[in-house]
Amino acid sequence: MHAEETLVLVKPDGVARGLTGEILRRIEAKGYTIVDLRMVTASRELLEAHYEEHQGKPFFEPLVEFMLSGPVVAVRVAGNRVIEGFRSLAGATDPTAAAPGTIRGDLGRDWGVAVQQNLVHGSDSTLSSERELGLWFA
Ligand code: DAT
Ligand code: MG
Repeated sequence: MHAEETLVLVKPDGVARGLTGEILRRIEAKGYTIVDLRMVTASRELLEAHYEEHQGKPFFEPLVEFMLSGPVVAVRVAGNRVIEGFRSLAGATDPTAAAPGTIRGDLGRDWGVAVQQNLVHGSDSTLSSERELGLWFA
C-alpha cells in the first residue's frame, strides 16, 4: 500500500523571508518524507485552478495576486495521515490566532493586507491532494 501524499506549498512570503529551509526542516523532523520538490513561478491559470473553491470570495483576487508575487516551492510529502499531520504542523489559517509551535503560529503574523500571508499551503483532503498534486506536478 502506498503512503498517503499531500501537496505543501511554501508561499511567496515564506520563500522571500528565507523560511523554506525551516519549513522543510519541520516536515522532515516530524518524520514525513519529501518525495519531490520544485520551485515554481506560478501562472494565474494554475493558481485559479488551485484555489477554485475560493472563487467569488472577497479575498480571492488578493490571494491570487499574492501567490503571483514571487516564486513558491511546491513539495510532494508522503507519510501515513500526512494530510491531517501537515495541517496540524501548519496551524490555523489566521497566523495571529495560530498556536505557538505551529509554522504559522511561530513564523507568521498579520501584515494588515487583504489576504492572510500565512507561509504555507497544505491539502485538506485526499480528494484535494490528488487534484492539487496533479496541478503542481503535472
Ligand atoms: P487554508 O490555507 O488554511 O487551507 P483556506 O483554504 O480557507 O485556508 O484559504 C486559502 C488562503 O486564503 C488562506 O491560506 C489565507 C487566505 N484566506 C482565507 N480566508 C481568509 C480571510 N477570511 N481573509 C483573508 N485571507 C483569507
Ligand atoms: Mg485550504
